[in-house]
Amino acid sequence: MHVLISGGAGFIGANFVHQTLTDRPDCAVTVLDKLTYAGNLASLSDVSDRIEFVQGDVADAETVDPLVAAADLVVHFAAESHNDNSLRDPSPFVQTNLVGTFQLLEAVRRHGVRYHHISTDEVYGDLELDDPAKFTPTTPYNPSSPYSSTKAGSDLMVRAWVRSFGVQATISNCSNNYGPYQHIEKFIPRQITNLIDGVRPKLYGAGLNVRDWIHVRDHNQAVWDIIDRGEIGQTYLIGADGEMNNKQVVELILELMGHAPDDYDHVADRPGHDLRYAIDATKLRQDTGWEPQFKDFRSGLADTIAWYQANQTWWRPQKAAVEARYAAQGQ
Ligand code: NAD
Ligand code: TDX
Repeated sequence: MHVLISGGAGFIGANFVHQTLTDRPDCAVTVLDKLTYAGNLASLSDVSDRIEFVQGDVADAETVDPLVAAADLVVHFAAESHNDNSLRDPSPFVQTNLVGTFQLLEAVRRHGVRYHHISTDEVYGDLELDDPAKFTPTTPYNPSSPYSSTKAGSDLMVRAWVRSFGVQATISNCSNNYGPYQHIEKFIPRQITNLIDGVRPKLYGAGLNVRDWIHVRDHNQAVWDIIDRGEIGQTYLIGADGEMNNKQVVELILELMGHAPDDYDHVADRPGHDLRYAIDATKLRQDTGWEPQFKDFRSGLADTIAWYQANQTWWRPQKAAVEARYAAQGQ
């Protein structure tokens, strides 16, 4: 099988490339990635002789068409992915997340290629902290940020292309991922790399916002299970019952890295900050038999900390610029 992986030099995509080459050695892998600030070829350096890498834009029809024509399956990870950036400048989010998805959908329609669309639980908006409810595949879309609204729009296009044109597609909406190769602008790697640099972690607002953490390898295994056993046209929610508030996560990072539990700063809150995400993954489990393997967040986090300690050359070139951007907005 020839798989075209968009965004394969990013966090989840690079982990997906590694997992695919390990678990499915018969797969031929092509990565299409624009190498924005978030893409890093070093994440693929150990497998560079086993993949075809194409630097290009998913929103460019002429780049996309021949790559899709040569593939049996497209897995679309490429996106502008950071909420805080979308609040500073939404335009690349519209271009990549909406126009990019449109161009891929048109290409898979032309060439009859199977398509899997990677999306987020943020399309459902947020839940109250004391609400026992979780997101399900029938929860109405209600995105809060420019990022999540463009992801929501891209999901709706996929549904429409399935219904109107018979495109062979599935969609997954996953909760917050953690693990190796995550960009240091994101919450967990930002705090780990701050502590390595002797800087106190930065908690937005009171730190009571809840995220439903899942290890990136469990996310990617679910994606393959949906490709193998999911039903065309269906949406699957991916989550591993990992709800924690941000303050609890920071306290655990501090403990694992040998600091006092209150050794962090409160900084300006994110405008429109979603309160809580929580996933009900019953449909995924029942339809595909998927089960998370990384059930112990503490040990998954300890491994992630060890990875950032051991791979400073991977993240250090970005650190000063990332922190300067945050400092400019009081975060
Ligand atoms: P990331 O920002 O780490 O990586 C995105 C990758 O896409 C980068 O390599 C970047 O260079 C590439 N890219 C950006 N614009 C492009 C374009 N126009 N053409 C080609 N390549 C382009 O993101 P991530 O965290 O790995 O997220 C991957 C996908 O998973 C996204 O669709 C995101 O919405 C979704 N998702 C992420 C999470 C999470 O917790 N990180 C959770 C649920 C869903
Ligand atoms: O320094 C910080 N301090 C802090 O308190 C940062 C960077 C974040 N936060 C908070 C904001 C969120 O409540 O931590 C939480 C997680 O923040 P992010 O890592 O920015 O993730 P989030 O906004 O929840 O979105 C993530 O999960 C869903 C991914 O970035 C998205 O791509 C994915 O769709």
